Amino acid sequence: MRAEPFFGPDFTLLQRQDPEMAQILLDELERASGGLQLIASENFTSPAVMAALGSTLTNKYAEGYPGRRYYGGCEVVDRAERLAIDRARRLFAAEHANVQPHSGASANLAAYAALLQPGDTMLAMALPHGGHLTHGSKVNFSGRWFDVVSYGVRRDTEQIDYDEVRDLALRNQPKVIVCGATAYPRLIDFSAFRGIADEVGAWLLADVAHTIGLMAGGAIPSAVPYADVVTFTTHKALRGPRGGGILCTAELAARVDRAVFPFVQGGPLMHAIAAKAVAFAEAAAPEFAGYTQRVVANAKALCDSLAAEGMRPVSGGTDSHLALIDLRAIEVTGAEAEKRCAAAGITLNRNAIPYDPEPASITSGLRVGTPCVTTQGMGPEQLKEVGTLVAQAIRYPENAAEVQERVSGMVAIHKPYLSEY
Ligand code: DSN
Repeated sequence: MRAEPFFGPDFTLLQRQDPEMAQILLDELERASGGLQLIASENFTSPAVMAALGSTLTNKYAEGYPGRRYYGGCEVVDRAERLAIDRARRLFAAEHANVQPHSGASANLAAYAALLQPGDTMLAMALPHGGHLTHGSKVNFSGRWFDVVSYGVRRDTEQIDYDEVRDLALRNQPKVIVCGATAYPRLIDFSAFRGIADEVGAWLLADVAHTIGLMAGGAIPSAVPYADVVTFTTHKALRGPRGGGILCTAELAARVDRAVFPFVQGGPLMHAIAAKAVAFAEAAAPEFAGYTQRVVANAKALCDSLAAEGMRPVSGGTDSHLALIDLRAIEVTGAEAEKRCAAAGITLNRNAIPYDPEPASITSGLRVGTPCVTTQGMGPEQLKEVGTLVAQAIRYPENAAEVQERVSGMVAIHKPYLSEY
């Protein structure tokens, strides 16, 4: 067990003082390192990010912004936040960055607060077609507070229909158009969205929580040149701490900052902001570009392998870090497949596919992603094997122990946490 690099030098102190919680942390380490982690929105942060997270900056109240705080003693944390802002702006070539949002959902809440009033119309991708709860789902604040018009994917191509988006925009005159998704394997045409937004005089908000890391490494085109506001998370392919952020034009900077604080958040999490700064620096290193290209190549290899096993990739493939798999041909639901994979040491999530006949709690699909296994050093050859293991776990649940043994063999030689990459 390689505990030290992940919990820092004081882990033994926690073990002495609170063995019950220390054991939970060790158990999670064992769970994560003992199996294959294919959740598309997860990753393994570096020890340097962990060190910043587990630092004294967690102690400091710093409501406000650098140089404009409502507490004394902020001169040191100001340096951390300025560094994070500068690094984010440089990494993404953005005019303005706000690094305080606690999560992607908080970033979206603040972005809407900056651009919309309750009752205003927004146009966004429907959750069952790959969008996100905060893109206007009825069970979320966004669906309650705004007049939401949803677009989806075409039945035949399972890809965004830009003509439909344009028609809906012309008919409904939204104040904000949201693009970005959580279960859409294809590239999003930000230039097309920009054109539609301009045609109807709407703000364009790109929620690139899933793909910001790939954009940072240059593996896919960036949304920043096209969108007025870009919201993102730092813990997915970007490989930073759990958290969110917002990039925007200089024109919207003050509105976005006021929307984050004091409108939707209070004190920023300064330890998380420090860790975000570390992650931005890591993502600016030349090696990170190679990492993001490998993430995409691995997702294609996994997708091809699953397709060869009779598990159909929605939209026919992937251009990103994730694949969405339609299980109907093998007559297993997403919920059952998720359970069977878990029994074999493979962690992934069930996911609605477009036009899914099953309810969201069951689904007909699976979502798989490659940020974690790529951080572990796996390449396309291994991902081909991973696809075979997933297929076997789903098709032959009676052989779960045998599959799990092969999974253990793979992860034993591909360590989940790296001190360098
Ligand atoms: N929960 C994230 C995901 O798994 O895609 C999105 O918020």
